[in-house]
Amino acid sequence: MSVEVLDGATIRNFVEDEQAFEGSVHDRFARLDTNKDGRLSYAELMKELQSLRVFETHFGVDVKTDPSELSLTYNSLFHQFDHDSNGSVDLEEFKAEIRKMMLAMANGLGFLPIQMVLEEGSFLKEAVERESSKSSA
Ligand SMILES: [Ca+2]
Ligand SMILES: [Ca+2]
Repeated sequence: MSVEVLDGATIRNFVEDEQAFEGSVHDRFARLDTNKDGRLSYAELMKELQSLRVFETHFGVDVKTDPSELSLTYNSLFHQFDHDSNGSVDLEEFKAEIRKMMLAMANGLGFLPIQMVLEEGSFLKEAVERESSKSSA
């Protein structure tokens, strides 16, 4: 993990770079799909939601507070991803929701850069890395 500075534009540029974003979503999906059936189950998707840090950054909820409340929140997040409610999340559903979440986060951040602790390989970290490799090139 590392502390990075990011703002709305960093995230938005990453999501709008179709090639970078799709590649990143594909990689992540393949890594999360541990049983390789081409779909993410509830348990498989949870790992991603945790690493996205949606609770701290998006919902402002402390992850460790109330386990029953947390599982309700995870449940509703899973249903949010599972557009056709067939009990699993396919690549298109995954991509659409990640895009929506990241754009919502970008709108929330606006133009004010903030410091955030990011995990290696997380989408936000990749957004920051993409931005810095672009500006140093
Ligand atoms: Ca799977
Ligand atoms: Ca589905």
